[in-house]
Parts: sequence; structure tokens; C-alpha cells
Amino acid sequence: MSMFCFQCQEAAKGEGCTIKGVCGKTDDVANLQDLLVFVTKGLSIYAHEARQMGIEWEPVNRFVFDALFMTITNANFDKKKIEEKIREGLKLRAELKNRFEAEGGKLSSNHESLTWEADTLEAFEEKAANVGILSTANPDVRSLRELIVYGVKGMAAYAEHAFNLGYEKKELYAFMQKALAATTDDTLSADDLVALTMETGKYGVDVMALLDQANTESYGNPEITEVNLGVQKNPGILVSGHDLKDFEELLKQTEGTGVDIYTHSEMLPANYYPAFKKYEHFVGNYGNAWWKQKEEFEAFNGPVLLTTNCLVPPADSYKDRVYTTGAAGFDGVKHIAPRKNGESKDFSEIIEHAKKCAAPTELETGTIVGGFAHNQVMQLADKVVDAVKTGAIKKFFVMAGCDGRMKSRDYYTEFADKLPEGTVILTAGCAKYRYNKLPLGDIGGIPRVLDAGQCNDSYSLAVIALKLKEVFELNDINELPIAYNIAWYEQKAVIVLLALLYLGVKNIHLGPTLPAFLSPNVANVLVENFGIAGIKTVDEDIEVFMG
Ligand code: SF4
Ligand code: SF3
Repeated sequence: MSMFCFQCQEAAKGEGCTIKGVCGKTDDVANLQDLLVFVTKGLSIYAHEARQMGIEWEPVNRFVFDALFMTITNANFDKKKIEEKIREGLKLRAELKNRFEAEGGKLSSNHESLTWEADTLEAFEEKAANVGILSTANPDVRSLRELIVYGVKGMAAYAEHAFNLGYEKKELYAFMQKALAATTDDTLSADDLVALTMETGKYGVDVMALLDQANTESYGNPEITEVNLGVQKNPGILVSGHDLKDFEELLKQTEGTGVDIYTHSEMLPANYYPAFKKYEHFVGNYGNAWWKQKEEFEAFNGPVLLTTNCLVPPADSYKDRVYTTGAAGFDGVKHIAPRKNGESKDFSEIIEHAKKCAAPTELETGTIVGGFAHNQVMQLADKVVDAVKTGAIKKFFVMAGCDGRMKSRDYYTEFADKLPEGTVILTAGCAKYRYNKLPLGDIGGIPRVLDAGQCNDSYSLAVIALKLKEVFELNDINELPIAYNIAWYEQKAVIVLLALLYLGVKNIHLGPTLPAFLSPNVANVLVENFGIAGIKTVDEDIEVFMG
């Protein structure tokens, strides 16, 4: 075993990647990411204790969410960048320690992440091999600690997008650091950690609400939109990931250049925002979910910008056309530098690159419809409520989450296809690509697939559910005719799941496989308290759900 990682749905053999990640992460990068999390935990202990004394330091808040984001699945494969981030973390820890001690602070923890130091990559690598997931011996404590860390990683990603738009909530940073510190505390019982897991869900709701506010106040409320799937004659830039600020700046900088902008995978919902519709050179969506990018980036012919995960290690044939920015990175791939002093990022290099490229090769034609975030659905509320009252809509299926390359995910296409009449799918995240191009029709003008947006827009689905609960005057969200069949892949899906549990949603089915990081006992807690279940065959599951 040269590494150990089990944070995503593709963990090898459903247990963990031990030699190389199924995602393509090499063992040295995986281990350095473990060390980065370890250093971030040490810094978080200081930050958490300093906060009790009234010391809050902005650079630490930013470091914590950025460092965690870099360790999310398919975000950053660049060893050099991870190494630099570890150095930055150690430097910040030393500075915070000085401030803390100058104020007379005394630590209540003596965790080694507070004192470990090194200067060379060799020393980093030596330490990295011993601070990973398996350094917690008890499988249940390990499972709960990792569940919390992955939830916090998901929060970190959403907090960073909100921050980029100028939206912050200090309580979120305080919680993230408190939670990371708690995962180093051997005095906490399994019950304490279960309670902290639920608290993570609470802050999951808060961070998604904050990002919703940031996105909608910046760019307007998503509205019903027909998105073009074909291509135009100009060369283009394909934008993937989740960061709308990057997207806006690129749109502005490409105006009048003869370069068209297309979205890929999780950037598709950018098409639904009013503020982006005024750009004529923003021409539609190209391709599907992240895991199809090898063929699709190849066919696109022009440069591709990854603003976040999910990045698949690029083939040499198009690697020189890939650009990363923000928390994303890959060894040998050009990285667009962060904003400085409130100025925009400089996208001139990728724009000049695009001008020299051929127009994209057409993959498909036609359109898809999306934009059913909470504000838009509320405008249709009367229609929706009527359809439920008359029995035209019998059940909603929340099928939010992620897509992935496992063959078993064909289940979700078949499930959507076989759902009986009178059912409507509510979706968000890249999971939608398994069924958003099927001809599923509509119910009295309401499409049978309502796409709210990115994975973080699962918040919209929760808002819609809570609104329906109010309209139908129910006491419990679980009395609604809504079933949850969620596909997960990476750690943002973990925070979405914990947020739904916090909101009291029960009987969520999770697939295509249950997380490898749930020990049998922790899985039991989720089954007993929340009715969490896996998936079986499509026919069996539809029967259970409709029953
Ligand atoms: Fe394996 Fe997933 Fe970890 Fe990659 S992120 S190494 S695929 S468990
Ligand atoms: Fe997809 Fe990575 Fe999760 Fe934001 S892009 S949902 S997998």
C-alpha cells in the first residue's frame, strides 16, 4: 500500500485506493494531500482556540477553505501546488501561534499537527505517509472523522465560490475550523462525533443558502431557459466547474473577440442566469458530465477552462489546450493566476489561444430546458400545487447529486425512463446528465425533469420542499409526496446529504454504492435514524418508492 484514500464513490473495490487513485491521483499527490489536511487541522486548532480569545485572522479563513478545496476529488493533481500550499499553511500557523501566544493564549490540545515542522519535500513526504486516514485506528471513529472532514470539504468549496462574489459568513469559517480541530481530539466519543456530523449538516444548509444568495444577487434568479446543444462557426472556449465569477469575467473579456463561450458539465446552469444572457457570444452547452471530457475536450478543438473539479487527467493530445484556475490544478497544465487587489483575473492567454483554434466539432443538436431554481418554481407554484391536488402529479423524485463513469450508473437513466406517468424529477448537480436528454415529456406544461442548477442548488430543492410543506399545511417534510434517490460521487455530495439529513429528510436512497468511508456501525446509525438505504434494481426500487 503506497497511499490510502476512500473519499469518493469510485474508491477501488468499494474499499479504498491503495496504489493509485481510480480518479488518476498518484500516490505521492494523495499522500501530500493528506499532509495538507493534517497541516490545515493544526492551523484550525490554533484558529479555533484563538477565536475564543477574540482573535480572528482573515488569511487563515481563506487558507482553510482553499486548502480543503484543493483536496476534493478531481480538483488538484499538481504536486508542486500542494507542496506550496503546505508551506503556506506552516507559515500561517507560525504567525498565528505568535499572535496567540502574544495575547497570553495557552493551547488545550497537544496534537502533533500543532508542532510538526519540516522544510524539504523529502521530509514532507516522509511525514505524509503517516498522517493519512488510517492513522485513526478505531474504524468507527475514523469513519465519523472522515464523514465530517468530507462534509467540511464540500462546505469549503461552496464557501470559496461565495467568497469570490464578495459574500461571507464568519460563522461558517468558525464551524469549519472547530470541526477540523474536533477530528484531532481523542477525547470525543462516537456520540459526540455523530452530533458534530449533524451540526455539519446545519452549516451545510447555511453555506448553500449563502452561495444561493451570492449567485442570485450577483446574476439574477435562474429562469426557465432553453439551452442550445449545437455549435457555432467561431472558435470557442469551453468552461467547466462551478465558479460563476470566473465565468462572468471570461464572458466580459471575450466580448467582441470572435471567440464563443460554451459551458460543460456543472457550468451548464450558467445558461439560466439573466445576467449572462445578454452576451451574444455565450452560445450554449457542449457535451455532458465531467467523466466524458476526454472525448468531448478532444472534439471541442479549442481551449478548456476548469474553474473547479471535476478534472480528468488530460490526454497529451489536448493537454496543451487545458487551463485551470482557482483550486483546480494539474501538473504541466497552464494555471490562470488569482485576482489581485480586486482586479479581474487575466484570461488573455486562453483567449489568444482560442483565436488560433478551429471551431468545435458538433456532438449533437437541439436544446434542453433548465432553470427551475426556487424563485422560478415559486412563480409556477399555483400550477404545481394544482397538479398535485388533481393527482396529475403523484410524486416528485429528487435525483440530485453527481454523475460518474461507473457502468452501474446506467441505473439512473433506466430509473428516470421507467418512472410511471405522473412523476416529476427534481434535479441539481451533474447527476442530471444521466436523463436530461431523454424525451420524458411534461405534465400540463410542467417538464418532467426540473433542473434547479449545480449541486449547490440542491438548496433550491430543499426550499421548494419546505414551501410545499407549508402550502399543504403538513407537520413533517416527510409527509410530502417526494422521494429521494440521490447519486453521489465526491465530497460536495456529502455536504448536500448531511444538509438534507439536518433538514429532517428521511429514507434517502443513495447510490450507486454506499460510501466506502462508512464503517458498518456508522452506516447502521444512518440506517436506523434516517432510513438511509442503497439502491437495488430499478423495478424493485420504483415499486418501493411508488408503494
Ligand atoms: Fe480513489 Fe476517489 Fe480517493 Fe481518487 S478521490 S484516490 S478515486 S477514493
Ligand atoms: Fe459533478 Fe464533479 Fe459532483 Fe457539482 S462536477 S456535482 S461530480
